[in-house]
Amino acid sequence: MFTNAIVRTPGKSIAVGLTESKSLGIPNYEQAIIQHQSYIESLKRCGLDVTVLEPCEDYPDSTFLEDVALITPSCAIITRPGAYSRRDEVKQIESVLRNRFNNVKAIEEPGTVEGGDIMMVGNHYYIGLSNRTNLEGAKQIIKILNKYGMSGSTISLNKMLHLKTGLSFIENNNLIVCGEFINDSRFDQYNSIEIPESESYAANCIWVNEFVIIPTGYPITKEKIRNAGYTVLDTDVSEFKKLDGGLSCLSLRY
Ligand code: CIR
Repeated sequence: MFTNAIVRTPGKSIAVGLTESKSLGIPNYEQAIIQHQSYIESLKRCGLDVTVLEPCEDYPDSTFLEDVALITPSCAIITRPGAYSRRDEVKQIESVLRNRFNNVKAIEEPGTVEGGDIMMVGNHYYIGLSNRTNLEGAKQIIKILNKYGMSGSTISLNKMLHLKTGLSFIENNNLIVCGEFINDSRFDQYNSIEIPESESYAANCIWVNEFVIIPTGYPITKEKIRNAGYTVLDTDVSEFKKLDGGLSCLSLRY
């Protein structure tokens, strides 16, 4: 059960954020603001109290707040993004976390971690080893988790930007899987809900208190999740897709 979320309003500099999806075009700032507002409304509909942080123009990708921290029931961890242009985004979240949580830890050099690579399954955290998250960073996360009675394990990725680009745990032992994670024996213990490549963007979705929020425009995914017994909300995040940003990365939920 989550009660809170933190989001950061996109800045005008979102137009120059990192992307491997240039063919989708440049994000439109005004549209991004509208979509961000409706994303907030969706979180509120799921019962969350949402804290909205000011835009940070110096960091075009800073609206993808999930990447700069991991919040667990026992501690918060400030990450160290692997993307160099994002590394100092963490300075903008530190005081926010210290004001809210007693146990705030941080990943240190040479470790790198982005929150999009961390998937929570109860007390266990899967950590993707990607171009953004390295083994040293994952080891630091696991050490901190162990200290607070939780566990972690690593999952190497081949193609995806982040672990949660192709995997989302939606509770009740249900795991959304796509692309390289389909038929992956490392996840045999879960009920897999397979998302076709044509809807791969929707594999990044979020469970929030019995609701599952998915991006607008992915009917196969919507149907599959609905058939698994969830109430599905959809919200249009197409401007954020232009920067490879999924639904999860727009918030920290706890
Ligand atoms: C980046 O490349 O870092 C951003 N443009 C997108 C980050 C997306 N984060 C996420 O899915 N957790």
